[in-house]
Amino acid sequence: MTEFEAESATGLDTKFGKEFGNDLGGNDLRIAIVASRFNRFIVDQLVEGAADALKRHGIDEDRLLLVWVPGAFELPLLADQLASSGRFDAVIALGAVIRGGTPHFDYVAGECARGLTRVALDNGLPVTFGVLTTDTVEQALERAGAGEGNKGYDVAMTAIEMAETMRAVENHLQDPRDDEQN
Ligand code: INI
Repeated sequence: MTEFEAESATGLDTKFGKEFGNDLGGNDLRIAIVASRFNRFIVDQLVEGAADALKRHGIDEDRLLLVWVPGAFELPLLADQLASSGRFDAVIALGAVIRGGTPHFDYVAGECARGLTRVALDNGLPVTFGVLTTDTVEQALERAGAGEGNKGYDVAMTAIEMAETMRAVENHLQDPRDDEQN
């Protein structure tokens, strides 16, 4: 076994010098949620799903912050404030944009997605996209149910995995010889 022999994160037979990903440790992560009040009866369920995932992974509530904004269009601005603070390992954005509810669906949903992508890249931080974009309320409710059928739950898991992966890669890039201790 070499110094850098990988533990496979994906189960592939192919050997790599080092492989990262699929790590869901994460109980010391600090995570911010930004959620939009528009269609709140749906977004509340996404927030509960996300909180459930974070709690199941042993993240204490004093490591979690929740911020509400009026609508999905406002999510990127707050996500940027939180991401640039340096106080969080990941930001989770939750919202619901429903086509039937707005003639400017494409603008709200599109700018929200574009803005959140930009926040992630500008800050080098995972920003996960838990914004439902559906044609109907029924479709949104289907994606905001209990357990893993809940988009909030799913994107919270993604936030944990991405934060862990970025941390592991960062440590490796700082000093590859330290990997054994990390
Ligand atoms: N915001 C949403 O989060 N979901 C929607 O479905 C929606 N509709 O239907 O218009 C919506 N609009 C508000 C928007 O996000 C902003 O809050 C508003 O335009 C003020 O900037």
